[in-house]
Amino acid sequence: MPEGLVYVDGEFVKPNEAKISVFDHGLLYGDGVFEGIRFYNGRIFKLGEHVDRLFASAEKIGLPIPMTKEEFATAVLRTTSKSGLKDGYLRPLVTRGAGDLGLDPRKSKRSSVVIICSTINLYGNKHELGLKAIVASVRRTPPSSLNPNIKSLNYLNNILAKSEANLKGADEAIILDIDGYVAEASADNIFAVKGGVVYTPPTTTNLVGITRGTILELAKGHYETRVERFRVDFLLKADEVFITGTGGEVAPVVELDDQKIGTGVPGPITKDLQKRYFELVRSTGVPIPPSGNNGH
Ligand code: PXG
Repeated sequence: MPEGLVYVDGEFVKPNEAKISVFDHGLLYGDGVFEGIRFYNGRIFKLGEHVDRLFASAEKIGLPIPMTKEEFATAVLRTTSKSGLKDGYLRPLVTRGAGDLGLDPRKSKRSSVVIICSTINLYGNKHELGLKAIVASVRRTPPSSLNPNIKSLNYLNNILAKSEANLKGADEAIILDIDGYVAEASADNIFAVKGGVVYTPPTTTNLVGITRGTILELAKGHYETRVERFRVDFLLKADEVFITGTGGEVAPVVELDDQKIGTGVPGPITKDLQKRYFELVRSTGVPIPPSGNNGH
């Protein structure tokens, strides 16, 4: 069982005791939204931005959250505090809640709020060595079918891409949009470096990643940045490629479809941004209150 603590509709429970109904429409239909947040050194990184994005996702699917943003942030802080963990991963989710069968959301009378506080390890030592990626054969669901900024509980498109990477012995999948431009990785945004310029696609077909925003900020004043569309051939000719996400942090991509990117090892600009990202996440964020002092 994973370590940590789970908040379920106002109760704090151990991970192996945390339960939701099999009639929850989050399970039955993927009707719900989530966030992935990290905390480092006793501080929750970008907590406010994640809570804002969770509420924005919920609003886009007409999902009521029975708490204010402030109450939600407090619940996240309390769960983390009570878990005793100083470094880890938070997975808040809001589901449509239990309701009769049938996908009509009105069948669920009350949303469920779950906040998992645990740990996550996505790429092991690959942050130093670099990842191998493939270009997935499945395309990203187009924005006309599903707004990519709804961080919903329905990740099958991304899971199919990730499974294809697994089958081919790669670590990650790069997903193209419906027009063949590079969109993102399975749960990360993507960057390319060429001639000292840092490129990333616009967020029309992918998630407005909080890590992506942080990297664009960190690059400012150090490197020229360009937000523009590009295709796979641009990645193959790039000097460096890396992906960014709360879970994956900043991870170099050194191989794509069995071809080396640049020199085949993590490049200097990726390493510089990675270093400054790790310094930032370890020194900023909302402090987790001491557990005796949080009203519980
Ligand atoms: N694209 C997609 C499709 C994502 O799901 C990102 C980009 C990066 O966004 P952030 O804001 O994290 O920089 C994501 C993020 C998990 C997990 O539990 C998933 C994400 C983040 C953290 C953990 O697998 N997705």
